[in-house]
Amino acid sequence: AQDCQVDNIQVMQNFNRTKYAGTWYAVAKKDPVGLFLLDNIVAQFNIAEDGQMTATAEGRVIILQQWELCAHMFATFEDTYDPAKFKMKYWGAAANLQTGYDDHWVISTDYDNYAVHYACREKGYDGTCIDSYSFVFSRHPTGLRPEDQYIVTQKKQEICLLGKYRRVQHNVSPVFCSTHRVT
Ligand code: AZE
Repeated sequence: AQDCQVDNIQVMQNFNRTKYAGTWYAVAKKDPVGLFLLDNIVAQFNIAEDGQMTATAEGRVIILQQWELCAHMFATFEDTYDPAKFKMKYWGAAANLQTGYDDHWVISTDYDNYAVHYACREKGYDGTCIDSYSFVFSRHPTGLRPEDQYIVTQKKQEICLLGKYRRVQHNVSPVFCSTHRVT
């Protein structure tokens, strides 16, 4: 059982950002309030020589109710007291895309196959999250390996989001963003 207090959420122990670097495919997501990435979401994390983490992300979005495009996003991460908890500053390559400053918590990862990410945008008076988003990432665009599903389900439950995810589609050959990239 868990109390769903944001401050009590357990994150990845001894998080190693170097092993986390590289390409991750979103295979499931829980949406926040408002505009969000729809599908074909691929993130690429990079660690600079000084240890600074940055990322790029792509995904299909629909803006202004009708314009479908591939959002190309950039992010820089600020460290906190916990090595698995970051503050993420992000912005779009196109000026009309979103900018923001969100939490970026790594809840669990084995670095080679799966990762569970969490961000709470707004905490309520009772300490639970009232506007969160979360990604389940895989190193494989085809999805999670069956052997990773149990731990991912367990982690979804621990962050009080079990049953709130949708699968993220990756259009095969070619993926949406390789044909609809806007720079
Ligand atoms: C994330 C991985 C690390 C880099 C970034 C991520 C989040 C991106 C968004 C983008 C939203 C874009 C919208 C455009 C109209 C966590 C996937 C930047 C939240 C809504």
